[in-house]
Amino acid sequence: MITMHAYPARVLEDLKRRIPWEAEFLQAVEEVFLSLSPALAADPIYESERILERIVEPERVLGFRVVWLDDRGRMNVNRGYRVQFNSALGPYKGGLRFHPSVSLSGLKFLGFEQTFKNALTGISMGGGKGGSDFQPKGRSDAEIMRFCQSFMTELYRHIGPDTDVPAGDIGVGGREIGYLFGQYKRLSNTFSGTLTGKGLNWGGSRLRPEATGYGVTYFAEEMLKLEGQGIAGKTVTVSGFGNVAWGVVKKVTELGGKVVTLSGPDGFIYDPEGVSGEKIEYMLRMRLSGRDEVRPYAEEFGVEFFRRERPWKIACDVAFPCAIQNELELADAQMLINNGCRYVVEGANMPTTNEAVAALQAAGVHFAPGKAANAGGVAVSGLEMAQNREGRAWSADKVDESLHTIMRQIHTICVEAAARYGQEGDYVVGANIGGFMRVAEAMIDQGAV
Ligand code: NDP
Ligand code: 2IT
Repeated sequence: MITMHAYPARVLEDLKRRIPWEAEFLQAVEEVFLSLSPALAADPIYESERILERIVEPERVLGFRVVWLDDRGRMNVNRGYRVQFNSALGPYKGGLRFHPSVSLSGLKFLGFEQTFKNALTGISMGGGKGGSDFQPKGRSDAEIMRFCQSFMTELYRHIGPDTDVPAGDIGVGGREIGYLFGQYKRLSNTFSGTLTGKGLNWGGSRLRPEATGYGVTYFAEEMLKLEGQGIAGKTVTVSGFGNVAWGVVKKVTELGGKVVTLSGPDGFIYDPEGVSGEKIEYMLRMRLSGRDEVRPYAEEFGVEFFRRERPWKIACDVAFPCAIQNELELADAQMLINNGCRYVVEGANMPTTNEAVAALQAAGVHFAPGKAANAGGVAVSGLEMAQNREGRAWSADKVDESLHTIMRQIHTICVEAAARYGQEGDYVVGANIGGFMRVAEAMIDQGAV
């Protein structure tokens, strides 16, 4: 059990006093600070350089009004944001989220996590995140386009291929990236790699849609390998039914595992035969339908639907939370433990609460945090930037091989960093220390900026 060192404890207390309302951001900082404690105790340079005080302050926070006309010609107003968190390792890089729950606190937590995640990939990318409280559900294509164009009309002046490169996240997929890119191109009068997740015939990378879920599965496979096992033959529960969940289902199935749940805000489905074949394609249709529900799957394939419940009560060997933050709480962790789950691998960003992580680890469940396990998405975004600079598209095999190598390297970084500080097998400590070291060293080298 780690206890928090005096230096991070003091910086955290100060943050809590100054921004007590930023609950999600404070939750993310607390998790990182706790696991950095052994590294901070071992070397006073981080304190004398005031790295923690600096690393919790975003370099720049942009907030703006987004006005757009709906199909009935009425004015609508949303809030847009971009948090440019840290550029020590490269241009700001991270997704855009369109969801009614989007707030500055939520985007600060995501930008903070992104900074360490991007560092773990080994690609030159800083950390950022943005988005809007816009609700895309139920909106027509034309409304989505008008919203994206209005959003980009402000954002374009703050981004660029060497400055800040946004991508997708919840509620932002290929269609939205297309509209955002079109407006960026028009306003900047440049055709550049300023966004990732682009269409294949206009600068996108092969496998970017699959990358996050494939990477999560590769990471899980590395964890299992340490115990002489693999995904093959394992029963797997997944939450969410979006981009990340889809990639996990595809790869787990391909490797011979069986995914038995999917979830949405309306509840979860339990498919004991496994989500495979045409059912995986059906996930895409469900997502594109614009309905906020996973229930249609139960009707289509005649399986059970559990209204307003989470999938964590279903017995499994491996659980992949892939929907949204704080969707796996202490009581859920307890159910997973009692039902014999051995691995929890985060596809979403911070889906597991700090209390639930502690309970899982205390029970000997192998737990991988999102900033390590889901880094494959942004890693392939980094490869998309490299392809754009080269002006050439790589084959799917080349992208997949690079993704696989990067996920193996991140796994090794986590295992070695944890062991170096006497915390063998603790992926949270390994990921946080591994990512932090790269960012902190670059900040020290670059001086008082
Ligand atoms: P999508 O918009 O494709 O999917 C999000 C999914 O979660 C949807 O199925 C959504 O349903 C569902 N969902 C939303 N709220 C809840 C809830 N309360 N309970 C259950 N399900 C819910 O987003 P992504 O798949 O891209 O993102 C999922 C997670 O993965 C996020 O945490 C994101 O930050 C993270 N991530 C994404 C990456 C990417 O490359 N896209 C990379 C790394 C991490 P609905 O839309 O109906 O609300
Ligand atoms: O959370 C994430 O890592 C993403 N949404 C992907 C970010 C990116 O820039 O590809």
